[in-house]
Amino acid sequence: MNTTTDTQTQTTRPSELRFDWQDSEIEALFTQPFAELMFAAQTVHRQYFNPNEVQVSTLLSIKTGKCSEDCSYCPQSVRYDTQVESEALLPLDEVISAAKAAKASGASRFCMGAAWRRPKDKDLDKVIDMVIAVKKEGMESCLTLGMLTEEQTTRLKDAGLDYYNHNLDSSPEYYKEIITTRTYQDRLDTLEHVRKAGINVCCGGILGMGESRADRIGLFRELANQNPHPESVPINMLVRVEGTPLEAVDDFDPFEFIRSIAIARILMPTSHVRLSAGREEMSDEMQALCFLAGANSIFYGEKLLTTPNPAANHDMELFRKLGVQTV
Ligand code: SAM
Ligand code: DTB
Ligand code: SF4
Repeated sequence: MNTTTDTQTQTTRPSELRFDWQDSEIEALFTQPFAELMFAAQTVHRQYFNPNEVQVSTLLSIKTGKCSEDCSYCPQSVRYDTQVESEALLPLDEVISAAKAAKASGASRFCMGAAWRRPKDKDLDKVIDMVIAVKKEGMESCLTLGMLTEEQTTRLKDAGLDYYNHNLDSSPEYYKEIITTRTYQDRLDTLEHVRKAGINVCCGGILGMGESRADRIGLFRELANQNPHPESVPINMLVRVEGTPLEAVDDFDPFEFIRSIAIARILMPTSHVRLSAGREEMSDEMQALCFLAGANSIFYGEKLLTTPNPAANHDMELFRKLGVQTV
């Protein structure tokens, strides 16, 4: 562990940020007894964050379905026969109403997602108006639109965009089993453009897609060896949607998920770790363990992009029981 405790003075020095994590070190974290891992994660978490605060973001799908990509987990791919109703890019007024509602229910960030491989410049003009409108409502803005060019990231930065979400999804090896229409390197290139433009990076992955622990280690190595670390790290548990190639993948072990959250916290001590998709299938107790493991952000509101999320009042009740404040 890279947390150093001076037993004589009982002071703990903040863990240093590292960008050179080796698979064997991450594996050693995974195989620690649960109590040791949780203690290490909590120790790191308390060095940088108030453990009683959770950031809340609300999602809105601004363009739904008919996506050309073949991401095996995704209900919005045109290649799979799912129940998703496609919808063209939403008009600005609908986005503004949704942002106002999200703010009124307590969200501090509004994330807009589009089922695109990459945005066309004429679509980006409209999305930029949405970013400006969300900022006007006094919320942080986040977008996830697929791949971006350097020029597009500069335009988004100029519009005031706070965060861009672009996930690595899995290890470089397992990624190839999940998506064939764009490469891991394509994703790294977009992330580099986002970073260079000065937009905060939101980058994470999905667990429970049938990957091995070695693949989870590979994902965390790729995430944690980005310098700087992504400011926000969404950890999604696969939402198995009927009609997608991953509809019948086995249940994911809750303890492996909680361990993964703890490891994300230890590897990226100053990042917000978001307990993202999949909360509908998690008990309150499992979510509480995820918060204890260092998760400090959630997607909040009854829908993710196309699939259900716990009701806002249920989340607020859970936070009340845990003495957690939302920020
Ligand atoms: N189309 C853009 C892209 O893929 O870059 C942006 C939207 S896409 C839906 C955003 C992310 O949602 C994906 O990268 C993936 O990590 C996550 N996601 C999509 N479907 C999911 C599912 N069924 N379960 C968990 N996460 C999912
Ligand atoms: C992320 O990592 N998870 C969110 C957000 N970024 C865009 C999306 C989850 C999508 C779950 C499936 C759906 O609702 O369509
Ligand atoms: Fe398209 Fe994004 Fe879904 Fe992949 S994850 S199919 S790119 S909407």
